[in-house]
Amino acid sequence: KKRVVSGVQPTGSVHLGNYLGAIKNWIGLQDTYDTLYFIVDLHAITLPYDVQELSRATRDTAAIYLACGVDTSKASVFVQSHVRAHVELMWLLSSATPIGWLYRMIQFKEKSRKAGDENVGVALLTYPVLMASDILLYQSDFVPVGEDQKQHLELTRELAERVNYLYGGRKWKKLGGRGGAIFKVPEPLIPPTGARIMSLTDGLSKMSKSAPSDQSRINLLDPKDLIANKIKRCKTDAFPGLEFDNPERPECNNLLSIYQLIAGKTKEEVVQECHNMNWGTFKALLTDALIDHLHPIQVRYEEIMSESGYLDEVLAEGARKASEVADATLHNVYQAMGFLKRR
Ligand code: AQP
Repeated sequence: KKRVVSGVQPTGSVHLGNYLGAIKNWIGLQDTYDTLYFIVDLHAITLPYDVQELSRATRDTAAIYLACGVDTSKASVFVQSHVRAHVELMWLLSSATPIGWLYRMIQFKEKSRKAGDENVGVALLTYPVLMASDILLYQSDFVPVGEDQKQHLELTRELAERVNYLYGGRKWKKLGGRGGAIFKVPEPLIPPTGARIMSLTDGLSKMSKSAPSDQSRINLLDPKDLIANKIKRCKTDAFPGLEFDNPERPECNNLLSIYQLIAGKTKEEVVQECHNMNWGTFKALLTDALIDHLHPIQVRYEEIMSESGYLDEVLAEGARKASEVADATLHNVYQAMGFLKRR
């Protein structure tokens, strides 16, 4: 089976963007691929974070994966920091990463410009090397990526090729290794829906955990009344009727897209159903669809959290399975890079 890896950062509550853009697509992949879904807690400390909250958010995110339908009989679910090889490989990869490659990353430029040099940790720059390590450790074939992560995946691919060139092949064989490529070069997997969910208060920025206003997002665990309230207050416009793809109506496009994905309908069906609606009627429809869809996820989440020891058991087992693969890759990299073998 081909292998797929993906993860979400435990930096806040998991929202509809994370769900429709990532987690929901994972469910369809777990039958076809060997899947590893992790909670990327090491990435969550890249920017200033709440120490009191990290472990709670990590368990919450894991429980949400399971509640959304990630099946542990098919996928490995684990916490990134529980598999030590991630950090270890990152150091080895760092030595092969030209610093210019990292300065060119758009996310680094944007986030560091906002915060200013003195407030930016080195981790913001080296973040893509840890991401490369997350992927290359598992000899992954495919990585589901949204638009914002494409550049980081490209860097992962270049880094894999560079390490294969610098340390792989005959050189590695001479050191007693198996020779050939050290890393598989992963391909992007463009999600079937390609969803990019935008903020409820501004149709031009993406729905995000770090946006200061909670009104801008629907969190998967929001209670019914809060969902209803957020949809009631979300930004709309004064055009007649409802339509997709009008650049002057980003909010309208976003809300229709959310409805389409949540209700599991085609675009044409949504156009048919909604083009003559006013905002009041559509908002009621969207609210009901969201509540109906999220309710069973919330019930399962509560069940998972109330079953003592279950989640930690799943995460321990996931980390054990992941470590087997990760350690084998790490061993090869040490050997190919010429380190003295441990006895
Ligand atoms: N608005 C979105 N629409 C579609 N997909 C989204 N993702 C995030 N936001 C949207 C996808 O969710 C996965 C996990 O994201 P992440 O936790 O690694 O961090 P992120 O992409 O930076 O997401 P956030 O929620 O917006 O966090 P902050 O506010 O910390 O930046 C990824 O697959 C991502 O594409």
